Amino acid sequence: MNVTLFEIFAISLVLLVPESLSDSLYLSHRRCSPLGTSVVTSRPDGSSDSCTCHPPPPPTTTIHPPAHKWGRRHRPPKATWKCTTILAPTMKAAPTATTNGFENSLVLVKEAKVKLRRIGVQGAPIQKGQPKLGVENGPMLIRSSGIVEFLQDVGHDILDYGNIHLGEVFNAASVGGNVSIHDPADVGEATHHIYNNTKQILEEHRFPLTFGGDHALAIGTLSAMSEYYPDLAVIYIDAHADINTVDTSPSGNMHGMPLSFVINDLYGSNSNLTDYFSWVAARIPANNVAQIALRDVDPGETAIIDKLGMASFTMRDIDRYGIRRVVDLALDRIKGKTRPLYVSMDIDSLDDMEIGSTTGTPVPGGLTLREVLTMIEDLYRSANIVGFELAEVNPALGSEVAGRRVAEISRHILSCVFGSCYGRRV
Ligand SMILES: [Mn+2]
Repeated sequence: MNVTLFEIFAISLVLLVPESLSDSLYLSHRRCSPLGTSVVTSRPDGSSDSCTCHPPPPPTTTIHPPAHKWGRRHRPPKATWKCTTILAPTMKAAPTATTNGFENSLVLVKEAKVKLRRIGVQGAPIQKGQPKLGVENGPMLIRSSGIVEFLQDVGHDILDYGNIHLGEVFNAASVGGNVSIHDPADVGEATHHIYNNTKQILEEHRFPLTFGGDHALAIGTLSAMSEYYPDLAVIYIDAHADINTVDTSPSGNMHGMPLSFVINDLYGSNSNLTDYFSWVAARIPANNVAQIALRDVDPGETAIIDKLGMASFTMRDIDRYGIRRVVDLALDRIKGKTRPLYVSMDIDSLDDMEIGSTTGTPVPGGLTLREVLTMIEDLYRSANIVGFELAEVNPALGSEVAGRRVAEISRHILSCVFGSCYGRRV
């Protein structure tokens, strides 16, 4: 057989071209000698790997790729000393933040500088969104934890705007729907004031930090936040879905309705309350809102959530995936890692064992304090939080001891919001 020099050259080239590395797993078996030598192989993407010669694994543990994956140069290993490396060529080593092998270790945290911010604190002592008295003193209890002074000591530029004056409307009105909605005029006026105050804080280039008050306050804060940040994403941490409309609300309490006012997919569903909420513009797409810690959802709310395909994570999801994975999934669903993120947190998202019934609608089986702190720290590290609120703290419910504990819990949570989970870092 006549073979030209050119053909020999061409055949050699084919033999030298490495196998396709597009498969997720790529097994390279190379004969090597002498024993113990390191073999370095360059890969097409510029990276390289090395391995040390070793005896062939026992037959029972040998990994054999499918026959079609064997190239010309690669034959099933013979019973001889080989250099065997399992490569994952499509996965480059990610630059992981590790110190002494521990991701996010305290050593690393010590090195990390806290991002100092301009913060505007406001108390939203609204109570008419639900029937229990005392929640209007929530801002006072949260402030008593010393959180404002702490954040100041850390170095944040923090200004306390005090408690918002919520107006003086007392003519409780009933409107249509399956039940009467309680006090819509009061809630409408109060949330309008909360909206205006939040807007002012934003216009003064500060991070709105709101202490509630019942959760109806979110009608005001979310309206202002979504007006200032048109692509706002929202993480809503709550035992309840708070997305009832006039037609679905079983209780008529407006603290269970704020999301139905501000989600634009639900625009018009509370149209018979327009007299009191004409100032609200529903700007937030349902796709931009994720709910976490759900465990007490009304049937009408389930229907809304299903219809809108919302990113709603129940306690069952947290059991299954763990809180860190849930936070990651939630942020991915709402593109919360690339958008300004608002976090609305109801203290009843925590397990009732943690907060000792210091809230109007406690539900057992909720988040532990540890899960909450992990969640907030992950949100701080993965997203750009532009505003935060803590609602439904009611010092009149629960014991005095529980009240002190919930104040301390609030201080821990709010420290984490600003990157100080481990105490002061400046
Ligand atoms: Mn709530």
